[in-house]
Amino acid sequence: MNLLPRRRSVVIKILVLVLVTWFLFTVLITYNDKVTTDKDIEIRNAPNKNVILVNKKLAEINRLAFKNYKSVSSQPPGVHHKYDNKSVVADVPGSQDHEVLPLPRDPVNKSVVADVPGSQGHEVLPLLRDPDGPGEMGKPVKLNNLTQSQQAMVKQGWDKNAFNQYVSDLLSLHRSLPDVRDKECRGIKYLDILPQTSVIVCFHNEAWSVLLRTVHSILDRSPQHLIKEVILVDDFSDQPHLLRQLDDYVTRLPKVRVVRARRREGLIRARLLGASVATATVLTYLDSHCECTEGWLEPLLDRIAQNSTTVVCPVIDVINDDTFEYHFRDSSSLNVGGFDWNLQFNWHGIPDREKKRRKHQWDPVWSPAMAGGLFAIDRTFFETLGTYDSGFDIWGGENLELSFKTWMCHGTLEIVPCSHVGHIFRKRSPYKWRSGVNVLKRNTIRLAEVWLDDYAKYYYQRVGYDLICIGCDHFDLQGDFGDVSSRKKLRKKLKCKSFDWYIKNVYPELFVPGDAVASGEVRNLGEGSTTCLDSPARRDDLYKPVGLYPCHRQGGNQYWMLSKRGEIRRDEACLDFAGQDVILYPCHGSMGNQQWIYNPNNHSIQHGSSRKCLEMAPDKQNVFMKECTNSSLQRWMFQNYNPSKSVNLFIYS
Ligand SMILES: *[C@@H]1O[C@H](CO)[C@@H](O)[C@H](O)[C@H]1NC(C)=O
Ligand SMILES: *[C@@H]1O[C@H](CO)[C@@H](O)[C@H](O)[C@H]1NC(C)=O
Ligand SMILES: *[C@@H]1O[C@H](CO)[C@@H](O)[C@H](O)[C@H]1NC(C)=O
Ligand SMILES: *[C@@H]1O[C@H](CO)[C@@H](O)[C@H](O)[C@H]1NC(C)=O
Ligand SMILES: *[C@@H]1O[C@H](CO)[C@@H](O)[C@H](O)[C@H]1NC(C)=O
Ligand SMILES: *[C@@H]1O[C@H](CO)[C@@H](O)[C@H](O)[C@H]1NC(C)=O
Ligand SMILES: [Mn+2]
Repeated sequence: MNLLPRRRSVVIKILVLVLVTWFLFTVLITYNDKVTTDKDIEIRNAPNKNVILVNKKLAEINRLAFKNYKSVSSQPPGVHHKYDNKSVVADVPGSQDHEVLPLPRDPVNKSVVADVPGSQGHEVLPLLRDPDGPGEMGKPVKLNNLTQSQQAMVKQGWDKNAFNQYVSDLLSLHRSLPDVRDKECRGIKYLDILPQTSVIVCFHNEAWSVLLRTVHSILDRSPQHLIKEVILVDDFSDQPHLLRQLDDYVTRLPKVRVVRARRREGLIRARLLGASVATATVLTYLDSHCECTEGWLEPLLDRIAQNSTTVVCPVIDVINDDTFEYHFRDSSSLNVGGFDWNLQFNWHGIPDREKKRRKHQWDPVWSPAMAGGLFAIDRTFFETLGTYDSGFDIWGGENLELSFKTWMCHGTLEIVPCSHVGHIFRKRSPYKWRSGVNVLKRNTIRLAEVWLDDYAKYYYQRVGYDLICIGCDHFDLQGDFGDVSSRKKLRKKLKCKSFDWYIKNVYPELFVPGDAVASGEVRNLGEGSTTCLDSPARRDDLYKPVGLYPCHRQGGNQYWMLSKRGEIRRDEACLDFAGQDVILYPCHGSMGNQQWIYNPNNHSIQHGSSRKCLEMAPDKQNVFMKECTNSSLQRWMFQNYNPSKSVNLFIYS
């Protein structure tokens, strides 16, 4: 009994080996002539032929950014020769010395497919895609009963990448995914003639299977005529599989080429490098750990074809970092991008005004900001906007810069619900950077100085002037963040709108501290009028009941702001009542449980949706919600209350 499965699998392996050899033989014979007479073979031996198509204008724009660096390719240069026949591509991860094998036409028996990563040396069978294989249709892969050495490999994969590389290596590079779009998307007719795109994927020490699955998902799920090229920008990786092995592999793929930075540049300059060699009219940026889904590209290109000042982002779905399960939801729960006064990007629900503007939930959504890694833009518009601020270093802030520019300089930023791309969200960055530079802060100061006008003060207040430059006003900071005069000039030349316009028209949901109706302590007028609302409100402090403490008049945990929309908030934390305790909850901007109506005449704080009143317990230990009464325990005093700012309250309620 015990021997049977083993023997059977041996038989099957032999059978497959024979088949494969036969295939190989046929293929070699069939392609021999073609391959050896292919002109590209000669080109392949010429130096750097894969980076000759540098766009002059962009190259000029980016000249400063690349002053010290030239795009180089490791040898041999990865010029592809055109098989243009997918069936000639084998997807064997780490198959440096494997022959090119055709994929079989017939479904393969599962038991042949099991190929354990790391088992190099014995199994030379190709990893063929099995429709029921691990991770197919985006299903999760759970590892069971691993041997000690396998467990060690799992750990190693996590350490290197901050995701489960071992699982990724088990999946086909061509794994199938469900059609995650709203069903209405499948019926939409896009423009007949769409512009071509260069897809630019920047990477640094990316795992082989994850990078190649990104590439294959682009090639497999895009109409061929819309992909001009796929440009892989290597930001100075040192892992061996990304050097010659990648060049060799890419040689077999149509339209794919590798461009290499000569030194570590960071994401921003790597993206600019990609742009400088791209030749299509539209640039599409993707991270190196993505999977494109069916129909992802057409709706993006369609928007740009209709108006080249539209910058578009796909919906970013989550590929689980452990199981590689593909998670998705329909467009009803879509989020748009925003930011807080730390100038940190965040997501929030689609505002009601935007829901009203659109006809359907699958229509493109205006988004105040983009997450940064995944978007498509008309290259001419990108050039007009001055691409990225080349004074930005490494990463961070560039997504907001492009977002502000797009909106303020007469464009539109959209998320397109019919376009879905999966992305592995890592919980930490696996990469090392030189230490001692606060890159993010430097970038965001440049961002604030160039684009935020008067609103920059909220950023500086938030991060603390002292942290930027001890003892100096922020206008004396030239040395710290470099020269921004050329960026300001560009803004002027383009006649871009003001940040005030942007806030009022594009992102009215953003809470502007200067608009607070009241700010300071919130004092209860019962039991001697000595008790104030008091809670820390950092991210870790959320979801807990709001507390009370003797008033101390020193701000801190007793500093609150009453917003126009009736939020009682500090930073991104809002007082929220959902029927139980009054807790601090991330502000969502849609009132409801977070709307509080302050009556300055009798000093009550009434809750918008429940109509109950905020009351202090007589022992001054906590607050709760009660039917509104005449009790002094329901009377509160907001410090610095300015009724002229609350005029809008009734419009909202
Ligand atoms: C690809 O190659 C296979 C043989 O390996 C051949 O049967 C098929 O017709 C080719 N497809 C194209 C589009 O050339
Ligand atoms: C695949 O192989 C397994 C065992 O090796 C066998 O039970 C099964 O019937 C085979 N399936 C097909 C479709 O041949
Ligand atoms: C793991 O191994 C144990 C015992 O060896 C067995 O009972 C169990 O079914 C296995 N689990 C899986 C998921 O294969
Ligand atoms: C493109 O969009 C911009 C911004 O919304 C708008 O001002 C412009 O008129 C549009 N152009 C065309 C040709 O529709
Ligand atoms: C509320 O209290 C005031 C005095 O504090 C009293 O004049 C008034 O009648 C009370 N109203 C109700 C409805 O109890
Ligand atoms: C204050 O006035 C509002 C409406 O005018 C009323 O609903 C509430 O009960 C009053 N609260 C107190 C404490 O008097
Ligand atoms: Mn990413």
